[in-house]
Amino acid sequence: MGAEQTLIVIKPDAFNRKLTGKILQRFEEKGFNIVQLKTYVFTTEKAQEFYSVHRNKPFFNELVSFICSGTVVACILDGNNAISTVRIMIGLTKSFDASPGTIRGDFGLGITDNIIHASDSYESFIKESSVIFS
Ligand code: 3AN
Repeated sequence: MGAEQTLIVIKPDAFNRKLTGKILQRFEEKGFNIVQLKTYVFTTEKAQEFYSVHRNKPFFNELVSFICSGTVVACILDGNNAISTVRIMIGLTKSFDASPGTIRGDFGLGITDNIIHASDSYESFIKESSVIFS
């Protein structure tokens, strides 16, 4: 596996709890490089675009409303096997099921408010990062 990039979004729950520094530190200590970083506030339109793969899910409106509810921190990380390694580091979607040692497992208990988003494929990375960084 060579170097690749992925996108993480630190969600409003984690930003409000001032967990941004701790979360970014984990990725830096693992060896990833931060190549882009910014605070960002989603509009409803941008959030609907960002989460468009979930538009038919029953939780879509809740998801859009939550991600628009406050400031997020978006970051593009670069390093070996970034997409799948970062997914392992964030843990399972339901924070209460996520293993200790993962970001969701250590910092959260929620599902919608599950601390952090990370792209799950190269296609998702391209699409999601273009919504925020274009
Ligand atoms: P992940 O973020 O682990 O990739 P996805 O892609 O299945 O999870 O879901 C995207 C987001 O939708 C999750 N981060 C979570 O905030 C929300 N979500 C997923 N499943 C549910 C659910 N059953 N109820 C409410 N929100 C959900």
